[in-house]
Amino acid sequence: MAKQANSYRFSFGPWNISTGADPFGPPVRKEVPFAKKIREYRELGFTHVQLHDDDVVPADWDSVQTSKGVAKVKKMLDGEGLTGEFIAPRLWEDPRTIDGGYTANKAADRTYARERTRRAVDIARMMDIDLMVLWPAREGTYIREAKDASQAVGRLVEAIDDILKTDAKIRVVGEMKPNEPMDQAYCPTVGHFMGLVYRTLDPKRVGVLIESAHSILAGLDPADDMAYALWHGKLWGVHLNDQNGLKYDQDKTFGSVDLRRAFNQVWVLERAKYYDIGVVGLDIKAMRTTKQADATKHLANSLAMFNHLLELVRSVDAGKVEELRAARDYEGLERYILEHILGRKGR
Ligand code: XUL
Ligand code: MN
Repeated sequence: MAKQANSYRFSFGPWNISTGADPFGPPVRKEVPFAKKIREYRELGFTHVQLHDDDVVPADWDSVQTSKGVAKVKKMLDGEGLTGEFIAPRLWEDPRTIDGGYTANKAADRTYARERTRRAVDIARMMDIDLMVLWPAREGTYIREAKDASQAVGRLVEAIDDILKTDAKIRVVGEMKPNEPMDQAYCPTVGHFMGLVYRTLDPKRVGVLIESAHSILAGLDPADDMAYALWHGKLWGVHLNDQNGLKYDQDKTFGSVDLRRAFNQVWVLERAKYYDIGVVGLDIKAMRTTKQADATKHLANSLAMFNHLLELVRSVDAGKVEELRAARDYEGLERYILEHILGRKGR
């Protein structure tokens, strides 16, 4: 279906409709079956689905089972008029990824990670998806002495090259997060990853996905991180959400902590005409207190906040902003933006 000019497309992952389990307590909501989740997308205003490899088919299925299973999921998405946005290999749950995937010390574990990734590329191909997300969850350590950090960086590049060689069309985006589950990730930020992009076999096919909370956890501003990647022509995905300070990765509703920070992310995306580049992905966790009947409210809320903020961004008086910039009246600009966000136009 053709996209209307200037209109954004939205996605989330099936894991965003969750049971509410956390490291300290068990599920508090029933697991919603995948087919039911898929039926919710359109109703909520989403057209794209983010997928891990094992959201599509279990990781231990053989190639015959895998092809059949993938075809079934593809049919399910087609039936709902949905498109897969990306496939991400889930390299953090299998016992063989306990010490990391591509950077594990044990050769057999690294082989497992590379083979599983190639299988994820096959799944993407079968689903007509040309984007692979790498969130290198365990590519780091708990202690500095455990691995050779320089060697680990090289291994990350080799793993990306392996993907590029597996499929001539696949594009790879790194989704960087500075910590959690590891003490420190070897490639903690968008900037770090960008340094690797240009060392891969085919830099034209390697970019980034920026998650708001991940930038905030690195002490960076997500809008500036996005602008940095946009300048490189490499922002091919976003995970909008919010984060209240430096703690565990919270995946809060977009704009719920800092509306102005969210406004600036929408502003940067809009200025770059991101609607022609990629899909606006959300990666939002429902609060554990959320009742079963409200299990998708956080997604509806985040989408609503994006659309409200888009309206605000589009109604900014660009002439006024330019005038205030030229006069170096940033106090005046601050007042204008705050009043604008508060909806106090012309008062
Ligand atoms: C982890 C995270 C992941 C990725 C996909 O913090 O954001 O869900 O988005 O693997
Ligand atoms: Mn994410």
